[in-house]
Amino acid sequence: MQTIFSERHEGHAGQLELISGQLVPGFEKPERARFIRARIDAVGLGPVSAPETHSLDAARRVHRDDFVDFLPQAWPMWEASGRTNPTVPFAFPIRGLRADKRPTSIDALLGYYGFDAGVSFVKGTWDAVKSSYDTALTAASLIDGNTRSAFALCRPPGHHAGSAFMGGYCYLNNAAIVAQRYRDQGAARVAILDVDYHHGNGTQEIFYHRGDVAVFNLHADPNEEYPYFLGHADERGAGEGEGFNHNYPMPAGTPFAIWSEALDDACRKIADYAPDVVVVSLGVDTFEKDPISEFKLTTADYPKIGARIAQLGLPTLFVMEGGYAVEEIGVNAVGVLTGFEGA
Ligand code: Q9C
Ligand code: ZN
Repeated sequence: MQTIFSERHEGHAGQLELISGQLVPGFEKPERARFIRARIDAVGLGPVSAPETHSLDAARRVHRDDFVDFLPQAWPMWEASGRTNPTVPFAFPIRGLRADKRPTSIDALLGYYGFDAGVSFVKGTWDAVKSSYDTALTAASLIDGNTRSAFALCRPPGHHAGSAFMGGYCYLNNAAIVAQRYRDQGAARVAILDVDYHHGNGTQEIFYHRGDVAVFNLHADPNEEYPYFLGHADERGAGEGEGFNHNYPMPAGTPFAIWSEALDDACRKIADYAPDVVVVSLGVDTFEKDPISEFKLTTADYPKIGARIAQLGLPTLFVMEGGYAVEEIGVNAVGVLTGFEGA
């Protein structure tokens, strides 16, 4: 399997996040991508190449223009206001406040576009976000009649980012962007299978009213886990999209024996949907030793995930999302890919 990867993710480093009442170094750190990159070579997964540069047109197909325009401006505005430390959003236009008025100050804009404090900017953030976007689009273009799979080693991840918001370490929604790209290039139907521990709220929001991109999410129950405010089983899509959004919330402590039943059910529904292509939002924060997560998957389980997805027999693009046990992230993420190839 071919991988697309950009070293430019490295510039997104030293960002901060708010956990348990404290500002701490971000769990979403450069080592994550380094370990995955190293594991690809260690197992000989296949060639790794740098992405081509893309215009932001594909981002504008799923994200609002003013949001796409804001992302490259965040750091320059912050610096122009006399600060060079990492940004952290802190005020949000929730119920009773005006989300229809776009504020002017950078401090306000960070919370206007961010739904949580997990989207810190440093100097290299936008360049890394753009490289992650380029990586997803370049990998997407590898899949054609002959090449049936590819891996977009994206960093930062994307599935929490919605049409006009960022959050949860995510700025642009890479999986949603490539799904839309496949539609624009002639695919009749696209399925997104999100196996990250956290609900892909951004992906769900983007496609909630559409039947041409079906979204399947396996994740921790939002009653007890981030992102808390979306991801319940009764969210089934609306309008044209009714019946095309599928959530599988699961409790803390869920082992592979239970988790894999949800995967099986999702895969059967994907087969019925008969998409032209499957986009996998590949998070491995379901791992038993993940520092911020509560599922109990083991390293031996990840190849089985890949093998089950391969059983669909469909063109498949893997897009990297979460996973924070950095020492094991390479073995686990690449395990899914080798499991897919071996099936
Ligand atoms: N107590 C992704 O996996 N906050 N994002 C965690 C832990 C945010 C995860 C708090 C987690 C975001 C792409
Ligand atoms: Zn996650």
